[in-house]
Amino acid sequence: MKRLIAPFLFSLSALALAQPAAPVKVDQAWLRPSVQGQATTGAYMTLTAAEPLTLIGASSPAAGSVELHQMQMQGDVMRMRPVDTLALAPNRPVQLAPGGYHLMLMQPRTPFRTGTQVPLTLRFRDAKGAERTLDLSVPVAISAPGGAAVPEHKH
Ligand SMILES: [Cu+2]
Repeated sequence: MKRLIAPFLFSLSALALAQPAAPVKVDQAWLRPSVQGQATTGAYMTLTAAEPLTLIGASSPAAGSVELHQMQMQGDVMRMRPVDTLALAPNRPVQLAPGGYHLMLMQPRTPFRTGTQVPLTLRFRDAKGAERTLDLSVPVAISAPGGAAVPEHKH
């Protein structure tokens, strides 16, 4: 019996230790393709949280780092700045889109080709201060799913 019980107990404790996935619905995710040597490219999506959450970061094995950015008009000029966090109120969709908030993949390890998928992990903090993550596979495309192509923004 011991041989059967031990693996069972192990799997139970592994389950108990596993982080619950962040309760966020992700719609219309896409990542702009990049060419060889391109330093950055943007990822866009709509996030709808089921409970109060704050997006605190992101990472991808396919990029050197991932930053949260915001594009804003300053006078006549569109400027981009890194932002540390993005608060998500329950059931209020927040759009990451060209011209607004976006995730910037820095130093792609290889060019992102249209039609492929890139793994992206989002990190959130919940109302209790606990960290929750969400693993995504984001399609590389020249436009939002079902949308028109959007001109690339320059940094
Ligand atoms: Cu950016």
